[in-house]
Amino acid sequence: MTIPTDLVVKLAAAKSVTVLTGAGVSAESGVPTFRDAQTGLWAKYSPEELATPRAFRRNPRLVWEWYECRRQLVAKAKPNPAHLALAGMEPFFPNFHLITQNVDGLHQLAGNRNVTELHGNIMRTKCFEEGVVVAKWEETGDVPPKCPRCGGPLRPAVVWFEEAMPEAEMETAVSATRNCQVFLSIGTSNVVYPAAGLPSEALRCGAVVVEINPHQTPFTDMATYVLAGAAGIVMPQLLDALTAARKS
Ligand code: BV8
Repeated sequence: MTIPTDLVVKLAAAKSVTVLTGAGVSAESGVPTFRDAQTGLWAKYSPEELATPRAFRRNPRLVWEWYECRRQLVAKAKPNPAHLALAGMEPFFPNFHLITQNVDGLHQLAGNRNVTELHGNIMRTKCFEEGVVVAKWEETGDVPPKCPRCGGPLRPAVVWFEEAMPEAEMETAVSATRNCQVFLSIGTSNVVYPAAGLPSEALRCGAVVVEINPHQTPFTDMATYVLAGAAGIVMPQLLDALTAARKS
């Protein structure tokens, strides 16, 4: 993949860079994307049918066990070259914001410090009734386990479809989107809102917007630059080009 020279010049000159990542960044760490086919017990469901309050009310055990299965995958996952390149990129800029739709915590594990989790974190658990995070609970064999405070069912501390977005995180994301010179949209299908609206908002506010994805998305035709490749390949190359440009 050849990184356009004029993109490298603009990135090297930027003071504020904002990144939006989706499941495609974690694909090379072995964490399935939402577009990947579901397997096993959940093969007949789409994530949109499982990741909702309605699905949890209807079948809490099925939804809890789907998340348990994903938690076990995430617990074994390691940051891949895309995560590591993004961690290496952060110190180059006075203002670097990494907004992620992913719930796997791999950006923080890779070393990024300014990370905003728009959709929560699968390794955190909260009470379905009270909405408060619960760090530990008695294993009574109940599936899902019960909240030690109110006895209600526990659930993953992620944002489900048709649930309101976390206000503080959304404010941070929108502000970082509106106040950057370069916006990188990496490994997202750009179909889930309001996150999917951020690349267009960055464009509207005058940023150079780069899409990094081996496939087309609804945003591809609007992007200033499209680097059509795997994040694990493209991101290390982008970091190398930035490093060389800053040295010259
Ligand atoms: C909201 C956490 C309003 C959970 C996720 C009716 C009522 C209310 C809202 C709606 C409604 N109808 C529609 C909506 C809006 C809805 C929405 O957008 N629905 C979609 C399906 C149309 N949005 C919401 O509901 C949001 N809330 O709008 O609130 C509101 C206000 C008040 C009161 C109530 C409501 C909440 C959305 C959050 C959902 N939670 N995740 C969990 O993880 O289980 S979303 C989940 O899917 C991800 O977090 C991500 O955000 C999203 C999309 O996934 P991507 O990350 O893009 O991954 P995907 O698999 O799709 O694509 C992977 C991409 O990577 C592909 O393009 C592929 O080509 C690429 N790729 C693959 N390999 C690589 C690669 N790229 C680079 N390198 C590689 N190697």
